[in-house]
Amino acid sequence: MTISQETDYRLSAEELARFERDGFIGPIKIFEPEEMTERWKSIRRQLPDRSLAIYPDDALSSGTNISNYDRHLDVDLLSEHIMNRRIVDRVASILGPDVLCWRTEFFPKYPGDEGTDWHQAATFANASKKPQIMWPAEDSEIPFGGTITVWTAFTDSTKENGCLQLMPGTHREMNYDESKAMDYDPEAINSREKEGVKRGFFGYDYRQLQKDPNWKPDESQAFPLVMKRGECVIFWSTLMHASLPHTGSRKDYRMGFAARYVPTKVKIYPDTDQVAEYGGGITLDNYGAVLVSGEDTYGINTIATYSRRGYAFTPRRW
Ligand SMILES: O=C(O)CCC(=O)C(=O)O
Ligand SMILES: [Fe+2]
Repeated sequence: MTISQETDYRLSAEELARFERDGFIGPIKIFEPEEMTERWKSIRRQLPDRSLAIYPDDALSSGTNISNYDRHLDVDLLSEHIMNRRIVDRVASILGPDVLCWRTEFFPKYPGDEGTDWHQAATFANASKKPQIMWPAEDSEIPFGGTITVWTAFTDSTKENGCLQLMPGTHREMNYDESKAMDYDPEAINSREKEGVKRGFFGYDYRQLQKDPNWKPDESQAFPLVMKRGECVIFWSTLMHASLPHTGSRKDYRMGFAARYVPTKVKIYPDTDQVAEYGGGITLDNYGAVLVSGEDTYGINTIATYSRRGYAFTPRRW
Protein backbone atom coordinates (compact mmCIF):
# COMPACT_ATOMS: atom_id res chain seq x y z
CA MET A 1 0.00 0.00 0.00
CA THR A 2 1.43 3.40 -0.88
CA ILE A 3 1.05 6.37 1.43
CA SER A 4 -1.49 8.07 -0.84
CA GLN A 5 -3.80 5.06 -0.65
CA GLU A 6 -3.77 4.93 3.12
CA THR A 7 -6.91 5.80 4.97
CA ASP A 8 -7.17 9.18 6.56
CA TYR A 9 -8.46 8.90 10.13
CA ARG A 10 -9.35 12.56 10.71
CA LEU A 11 -12.65 13.12 12.49
CA SER A 12 -15.54 14.05 10.21
CA ALA A 13 -17.32 17.39 10.66
CA GLU A 14 -20.14 15.54 12.42
CA GLU A 15 -17.72 13.76 14.78
CA LEU A 16 -15.91 17.02 15.52
CA ALA A 17 -19.19 18.74 16.39
CA ARG A 18 -20.05 15.85 18.71
CA PHE A 19 -16.58 16.03 20.28
CA GLU A 20 -16.97 19.76 20.89
CA ARG A 21 -20.37 19.21 22.48
CA ASP A 22 -19.46 16.19 24.64
CA GLY A 23 -15.75 16.74 25.33
CA PHE A 24 -14.96 13.16 24.33
CA ILE A 25 -15.30 10.67 21.51
CA GLY A 26 -15.10 6.91 21.76
CA PRO A 27 -14.67 4.05 22.09
CA ILE A 28 -12.67 3.95 18.85
CA LYS A 29 -10.99 0.75 17.73
CA ILE A 30 -7.22 1.12 17.23
CA PHE A 31 -6.24 -2.58 17.30
CA GLU A 32 -8.10 -5.88 17.00
CA PRO A 33 -8.33 -7.55 20.45
CA GLU A 34 -5.87 -10.31 19.45
CA GLU A 35 -3.30 -7.78 18.25
CA MET A 36 -3.69 -5.74 21.44
CA THR A 37 -3.10 -8.85 23.52
CA GLU A 38 0.14 -9.57 21.64
CA ARG A 39 1.31 -5.96 21.84
CA TRP A 40 0.61 -5.68 25.57
CA LYS A 41 2.40 -9.00 26.22
CA SER A 42 5.46 -7.69 24.45
CA ILE A 43 5.34 -4.24 26.13
CA ARG A 44 4.85 -5.83 29.56
CA ARG A 45 7.95 -7.97 29.01
CA GLN A 46 10.01 -4.87 28.20
CA LEU A 47 8.86 -2.59 31.05
CA PRO A 48 11.09 -4.01 33.84
CA ASP A 49 14.22 -3.12 31.84
CA ARG A 50 14.66 0.56 32.64
CA SER A 51 18.22 0.85 31.29
CA LEU A 52 17.12 3.36 28.62
CA ALA A 53 14.19 4.86 30.58
CA ILE A 54 14.53 8.65 30.88
CA TYR A 55 13.76 8.65 34.62
CA PRO A 56 16.07 6.66 36.88
CA ASP A 57 15.04 3.63 38.90
CA ASP A 58 14.91 5.56 42.15
CA ALA A 59 11.76 7.29 40.95
CA LEU A 60 10.29 3.83 41.40
CA SER A 61 10.92 3.46 45.09
CA SER A 62 8.40 6.09 46.02
CA GLY A 63 5.43 7.32 44.14
CA THR A 64 3.04 5.21 42.18
CA ASN A 65 2.25 6.95 38.91
CA ILE A 66 5.37 8.98 38.38
CA SER A 67 7.64 5.96 37.90
CA ASN A 68 5.71 4.85 34.83
CA TYR A 69 5.67 8.20 33.04
CA ASP A 70 6.98 8.57 29.50
CA ARG A 71 8.03 5.00 28.75
CA HIS A 72 7.21 5.82 25.10
CA LEU A 73 10.70 7.32 25.07
CA ASP A 74 12.37 3.94 25.61
CA VAL A 75 9.87 1.22 24.63
CA ASP A 76 9.49 1.01 20.84
CA LEU A 77 5.94 -0.33 20.81
CA LEU A 78 4.85 2.60 22.97
CA SER A 79 6.54 5.20 20.76
CA GLU A 80 4.83 3.53 17.83
CA HIS A 81 1.55 3.71 19.76
CA ILE A 82 1.70 7.47 20.42
CA MET A 83 2.43 8.04 16.73
CA ASN A 84 -0.25 5.63 15.48
CA ARG A 85 -2.07 7.34 12.60
CA ARG A 86 -5.46 6.16 13.84
CA ILE A 87 -4.78 8.22 16.97
CA VAL A 88 -2.71 11.12 15.63
CA ASP A 89 -4.95 11.94 12.64
CA ARG A 90 -7.91 12.24 14.99
CA VAL A 91 -6.02 14.32 17.55
CA ALA A 92 -4.66 16.63 14.80
CA SER A 93 -8.18 17.20 13.50
CA ILE A 94 -9.01 18.60 16.96
CA LEU A 95 -5.78 20.46 17.82
CA GLY A 96 -4.52 21.47 14.38
CA PRO A 97 -1.68 19.93 12.36
CA ASP A 98 1.26 20.67 14.70
CA VAL A 99 1.00 18.32 17.65
CA LEU A 100 3.25 17.22 20.51
CA CYS A 101 2.85 14.22 22.77
CA TRP A 102 4.11 15.55 26.10
CA ARG A 103 3.26 12.74 28.53
CA THR A 104 2.28 9.11 28.74
CA GLU A 105 1.15 7.23 31.84
CA PHE A 106 -0.02 3.75 32.72
CA PHE A 107 -3.21 3.51 34.76
CA PRO A 108 -3.56 0.02 36.21
CA LYS A 109 -6.42 -1.17 38.42
CA TYR A 110 -5.78 -4.45 40.23
CA PRO A 111 -8.36 -6.46 42.20
CA GLY A 112 -9.37 -4.51 45.30
CA ASP A 113 -8.07 -1.16 44.00
CA GLU A 114 -10.11 1.95 44.64
CA GLY A 115 -11.57 3.98 41.79
CA THR A 116 -10.01 7.27 40.68
CA ASP A 117 -11.59 10.44 42.14
CA TRP A 118 -13.69 12.66 39.94
CA HIS A 119 -11.39 15.33 38.54
CA GLN A 120 -10.64 17.85 35.79
CA ALA A 121 -7.12 19.00 34.84
CA ALA A 122 -6.31 22.22 33.00
CA THR A 123 -2.69 22.99 33.95
CA PHE A 124 -1.78 19.66 35.63
CA ALA A 125 -0.51 21.63 38.63
CA ASN A 126 -2.96 19.53 40.66
CA ALA A 127 -0.43 17.29 42.42
CA SER A 128 2.93 18.90 41.52
CA LYS A 129 1.79 22.42 42.55
CA LYS A 130 3.43 23.81 39.39
CA PRO A 131 1.67 24.11 36.02
CA GLN A 132 2.91 21.43 33.63
CA ILE A 133 1.36 22.91 30.49
CA MET A 134 0.65 26.55 29.62
CA TRP A 135 -1.39 27.74 26.65
CA PRO A 136 -0.55 31.15 25.14
CA ALA A 137 -2.25 33.86 27.18
CA GLU A 138 -4.04 35.32 24.17
CA ASP A 139 -5.66 32.01 23.20
CA SER A 140 -9.37 32.63 23.28
CA GLU A 141 -10.65 29.35 21.85
CA ILE A 142 -9.35 27.49 24.93
CA PRO A 143 -10.35 29.53 27.97
CA PHE A 144 -8.29 27.66 30.58
CA GLY A 145 -6.02 25.14 28.89
CA GLY A 146 -6.12 21.39 29.12
CA THR A 147 -4.70 18.58 27.04
CA ILE A 148 -6.18 15.97 24.76
CA THR A 149 -5.86 12.60 26.43
CA VAL A 150 -6.08 9.40 24.42
CA TRP A 151 -6.73 6.59 26.90
CA THR A 152 -6.28 3.16 25.32
CA ALA A 153 -7.53 -0.02 26.96
CA PHE A 154 -4.54 -2.43 26.89
CA THR A 155 -6.80 -5.01 28.62
CA ASP A 156 -10.60 -5.19 28.53
CA SER A 157 -12.03 -2.38 30.67
CA THR A 158 -15.27 -3.34 32.42
CA LYS A 159 -17.57 -2.08 35.15
CA GLU A 160 -16.18 -4.77 37.44
CA ASN A 161 -12.47 -4.04 36.86
CA GLY A 162 -12.60 -0.24 37.12
CA CYS A 163 -13.49 1.27 33.76
CA LEU A 164 -13.44 5.04 33.25
CA GLN A 165 -16.52 7.13 33.99
CA LEU A 166 -17.25 10.36 32.13
CA MET A 167 -19.69 13.27 32.44
CA PRO A 168 -20.47 14.43 28.89
CA GLY A 169 -20.35 18.15 28.17
CA THR A 170 -18.60 19.16 31.42
CA HIS A 171 -15.30 20.23 29.80
CA ARG A 172 -16.02 23.97 29.54
CA GLU A 173 -16.26 24.86 33.19
CA MET A 174 -13.72 24.00 35.88
CA ASN A 175 -15.08 22.82 39.22
CA TYR A 176 -11.54 22.59 40.58
CA ASP A 177 -8.80 25.13 41.15
CA GLU A 178 -5.42 23.54 40.52
CA SER A 179 -3.60 26.38 42.24
CA LYS A 180 -4.96 25.06 45.54
CA ALA A 181 -2.90 22.38 47.31
CA MET A 182 -3.69 18.76 48.13
CA ASP A 183 -2.07 16.76 50.94
CA TYR A 184 -0.29 13.57 49.93
CA ASP A 185 -1.12 10.65 52.18
CA PRO A 186 -0.27 7.17 50.88
CA GLU A 187 -2.12 5.70 53.90
CA ALA A 188 -5.34 7.03 52.36
CA ILE A 189 -4.99 4.74 49.34
CA ASN A 190 -7.82 2.17 49.30
CA SER A 191 -9.19 3.45 52.60
CA ARG A 192 -11.80 6.09 51.73
CA GLU A 193 -15.34 6.09 50.43
CA LYS A 194 -16.92 9.02 48.65
CA GLU A 195 -20.69 8.92 48.23
CA GLY A 196 -20.50 5.20 48.97
CA VAL A 197 -17.82 4.48 46.34
CA LYS A 198 -14.22 3.56 47.22
CA ARG A 199 -12.20 6.27 45.50
CA GLY A 200 -9.01 8.28 45.76
CA PHE A 201 -6.44 10.11 43.66
CA PHE A 202 -3.29 8.00 44.05
CA GLY A 203 -2.68 9.23 47.61
CA TYR A 204 -4.44 12.58 47.24
CA ASP A 205 -8.05 13.62 47.76
CA TYR A 206 -9.10 15.63 44.72
CA ARG A 207 -11.98 17.20 46.67
CA GLN A 208 -9.36 19.47 48.26
CA LEU A 209 -9.13 21.35 44.95
CA GLN A 210 -12.85 22.05 44.69
CA LYS A 211 -13.62 25.70 44.05
CA ASP A 212 -16.67 25.27 46.26
CA PRO A 213 -15.93 22.90 49.14
CA ASN A 214 -19.66 22.16 49.49
CA TRP A 215 -20.18 21.21 45.85
CA LYS A 216 -20.57 17.54 44.88
CA PRO A 217 -20.14 15.94 41.45
CA ASP A 218 -23.54 15.18 39.97
CA GLU A 219 -23.24 11.42 39.60
CA SER A 220 -26.51 11.29 37.65
CA GLN A 221 -24.62 12.81 34.70
CA ALA A 222 -21.98 10.05 34.75
CA PHE A 223 -21.76 6.93 32.66
CA PRO A 224 -19.30 4.03 32.72
CA LEU A 225 -17.16 3.76 29.59
CA VAL A 226 -16.77 0.04 28.96
CA MET A 227 -14.02 -0.66 26.41
CA LYS A 228 -12.68 -3.72 24.67
CA ARG A 229 -8.88 -4.09 24.66
CA GLY A 230 -7.47 -2.21 21.66
CA GLU A 231 -10.10 0.54 21.87
CA CYS A 232 -9.38 4.12 22.93
CA VAL A 233 -11.31 7.17 24.07
CA ILE A 234 -10.21 10.71 23.19
CA PHE A 235 -11.16 13.39 25.74
CA TRP A 236 -10.34 16.87 27.00
CA SER A 237 -8.57 16.60 30.36
CA THR A 238 -11.00 19.31 31.52
CA LEU A 239 -13.90 16.85 31.14
CA MET A 240 -15.17 15.48 34.46
CA HIS A 241 -13.68 11.98 34.59
CA ALA A 242 -13.10 9.25 37.18
CA SER A 243 -13.02 5.49 37.34
CA LEU A 244 -14.83 2.76 39.25
CA PRO A 245 -13.14 0.61 41.89
CA HIS A 246 -11.96 -2.86 40.87
CA THR A 247 -14.55 -5.12 42.46
CA GLY A 248 -14.06 -7.96 40.00
CA SER A 249 -12.35 -11.32 39.92
CA ARG A 250 -8.89 -11.91 41.28
CA LYS A 251 -7.48 -12.92 37.89
CA ASP A 252 -8.66 -9.85 35.99
CA TYR A 253 -6.90 -6.49 35.89
CA ARG A 254 -7.48 -3.27 33.98
CA MET A 255 -4.59 -1.58 32.20
CA GLY A 256 -5.09 1.84 30.66
CA PHE A 257 -2.39 3.73 28.78
CA ALA A 258 -2.92 7.49 28.56
CA ALA A 259 -1.10 9.59 25.94
CA ARG A 260 -1.45 13.36 26.29
CA TYR A 261 -1.25 15.78 23.37
CA VAL A 262 -1.06 19.58 22.93
CA PRO A 263 -0.40 21.89 19.98
CA THR A 264 3.21 23.05 19.57
CA LYS A 265 2.28 26.55 20.79
CA VAL A 266 1.71 25.21 24.33
CA LYS A 267 4.65 25.53 26.70
CA ILE A 268 5.42 22.27 28.47
CA TYR A 269 6.85 22.35 32.01
CA PRO A 270 7.23 26.15 32.11
CA ASP A 271 10.06 27.31 34.42
CA THR A 272 10.54 23.82 35.83
CA ASP A 273 13.30 21.27 35.51
CA GLN A 274 11.85 18.74 37.90
CA VAL A 275 8.50 17.30 38.87
CA ALA A 276 7.59 16.14 42.37
CA GLU A 277 4.22 14.47 42.84
CA TYR A 278 2.61 11.28 44.16
CA GLY A 279 5.40 10.98 46.70
CA GLY A 280 8.06 10.67 43.99
CA GLY A 281 10.28 12.98 41.98
CA ILE A 282 11.90 13.17 38.56
CA THR A 283 14.28 15.56 36.87
CA LEU A 284 13.59 16.61 33.32
CA ASP A 285 17.25 16.46 32.19
CA ASN A 286 16.51 13.80 29.56
CA TYR A 287 12.95 14.86 28.84
CA GLY A 288 11.65 15.80 25.42
CA ALA A 289 8.17 16.08 23.94
CA VAL A 290 7.59 14.09 20.75
CA LEU A 291 6.46 15.86 17.59
CA VAL A 292 3.84 13.41 16.32
CA SER A 293 2.41 15.55 13.53
CA GLY A 294 3.33 18.62 11.48
CA GLU A 295 6.20 20.88 12.46
CA ASP A 296 7.37 22.90 15.43
CA THR A 297 7.74 26.53 14.39
CA TYR A 298 7.57 27.85 17.97
CA GLY A 299 10.77 26.32 19.34
CA ILE A 300 9.62 26.82 22.93
CA ASN A 301 9.84 23.16 23.93
CA THR A 302 12.54 20.50 24.08
CA ILE A 303 11.75 18.03 21.33
CA ALA A 304 12.86 14.40 21.42
CA THR A 305 13.92 13.09 18.04
CA TYR A 306 14.40 9.44 17.35
CA SER A 307 17.75 8.13 16.26
CA ARG A 308 19.05 4.59 16.00
CA ARG A 309 20.97 5.00 19.23
CA GLY A 310 17.98 6.29 21.12
CA TYR A 311 16.59 9.78 21.49
CA ALA A 312 18.63 12.89 20.81
CA PHE A 313 17.45 16.23 22.11
CA THR A 314 17.35 19.62 20.49
CA PRO A 315 18.53 22.44 22.75
CA ARG A 316 16.01 24.66 24.49
CA ARG A 317 15.67 27.95 22.65
CA TRP A 318 13.89 30.20 25.15
O1 LIG B 1 -7.59 5.54 34.48
C1 LIG B 1 -7.95 6.19 35.44
O2 LIG B 1 -8.47 5.69 36.44
C2 LIG B 1 -7.79 7.68 35.42
C3 LIG B 1 -7.26 8.19 34.12
C4 LIG B 1 -7.12 9.66 34.10
O3 LIG B 1 -7.48 10.36 35.01
C5 LIG B 1 -6.52 10.30 32.91
O4 LIG B 1 -6.13 9.59 31.97
O5 LIG B 1 -6.41 11.52 32.90
FE1 LIG C 1 -7.25 12.45 34.58
